[in-house]
Amino acid sequence: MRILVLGGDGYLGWPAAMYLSARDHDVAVIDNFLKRRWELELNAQPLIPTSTLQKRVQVWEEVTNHHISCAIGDLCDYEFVRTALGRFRPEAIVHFGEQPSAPFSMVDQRRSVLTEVNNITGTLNVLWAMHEVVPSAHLVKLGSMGEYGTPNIDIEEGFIEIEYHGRKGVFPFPKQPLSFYHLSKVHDSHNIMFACGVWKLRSTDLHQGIVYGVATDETECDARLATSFHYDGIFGTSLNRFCVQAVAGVPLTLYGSGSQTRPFLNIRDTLRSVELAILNPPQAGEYRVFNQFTETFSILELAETVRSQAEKLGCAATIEHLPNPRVEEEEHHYCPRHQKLLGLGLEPHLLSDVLVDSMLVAIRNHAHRVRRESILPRVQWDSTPGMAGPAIETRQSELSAVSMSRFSEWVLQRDVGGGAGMRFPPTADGEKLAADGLEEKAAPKAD
Ligand code: USQ
Repeated sequence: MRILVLGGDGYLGWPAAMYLSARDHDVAVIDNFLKRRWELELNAQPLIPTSTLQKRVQVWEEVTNHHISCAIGDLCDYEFVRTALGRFRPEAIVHFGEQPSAPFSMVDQRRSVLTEVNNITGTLNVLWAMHEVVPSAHLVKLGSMGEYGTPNIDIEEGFIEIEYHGRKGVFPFPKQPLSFYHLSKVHDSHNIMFACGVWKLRSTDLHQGIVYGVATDETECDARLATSFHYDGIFGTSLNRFCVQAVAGVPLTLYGSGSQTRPFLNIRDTLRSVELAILNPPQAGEYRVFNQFTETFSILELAETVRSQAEKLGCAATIEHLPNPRVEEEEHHYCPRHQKLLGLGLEPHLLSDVLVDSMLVAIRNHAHRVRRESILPRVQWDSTPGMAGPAIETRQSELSAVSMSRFSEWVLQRDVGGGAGMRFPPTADGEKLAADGLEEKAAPKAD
């Protein structure tokens, strides 16, 4: 199948591209390296050195003989998106191409607007381009379990039947998200559902829980294929952070009491879930939601698990209850359903001690790269304007000379000393980008 992965440079996008390519799909990836720019701005570098997307695509081909096409461009640039979809003619589009962090969206006014404009515009452009050029393609969109928040009733998979004044109807499950980032996913969900209704597009909205894990079968093929793994207070998520903290010998940063309960899944289960959604597409016009997680834990339980495993490996980890920087309930009901992916055959990798153990061991190999100063939370949900600013370290001066349109080239120069021999198209011309990076495919027969 021809599968286009949006956000193919990221923590999940890159492993997903390799996973699908390894299973003989014809895979293309798109990214614009915006997240790499934000990492520099906020001084939040990934734990494991991650070479450029072009370099990793090259290594993947060297190691496996599988080809992944690659184009650099912005999903907010409609001409680029339409041209790329028209050239590659994907049968499935896996959409990871969004700003992925709740804390980032709460830093300040600029970043919350940036998050919502970037995420909502990009997705809307993808929907319009599908409508125009590949209406029978299947959009597999990465949404979030955080769209639901923590309601005092059980959470259904996307929809709930409500009886009111003697009449019944099925409605999207109420959304009470906890950050501007999660709100951007809610707005996406509404746009996608509407587009499926009016244009007869088909989409699976994967309401994903918190993903943990450093490695997949494909990243383990070669050290140069590693994925971008964060542990800092902005892009790192709880379990990944706790594992790094334990290895680095700093207290585990538990926010508040830690009684808040969240849904989790292993990175390998993310990849399999995406594959299952692709292999079992919805009908034209259908918008469906899968709750994509395998287990729920209180954050305190997680911290305790990491601490005890770390102790077995000789790391003396401690847990510190920090004042909660977020505005969230800590004592709450939490019972979300997640039957649909299990029904399609997902076999979860549960968070047994062995998994935590293997994460800790993998992280230990990179312990010398942990920057302790980026571990504490730096974003306060209810800070007054101007308060968040000074706490956020930036490298604006280094970046100010680099315009966004040339940023991709700048990353390439900086990281691998130039683009010799790599397909690295110029940035401004959408037509040329797609032509250089994405091979033209024959249009599939209309449905
Ligand atoms: N937390 C801590 N200590 C930390 C980091 C987080 O106690 O060092 C707590 C937070 O207060 C929160 C919980 O852990 O209650 C989860 O936080 P997180 O940073 O692991 O995850 P979050 O920012 O809520 O969002 C993440 C992903 C997002 C995904 C979402 C699923 O960033 O992409 O959509 O998980 S869900 O949890 O359902 O919102």
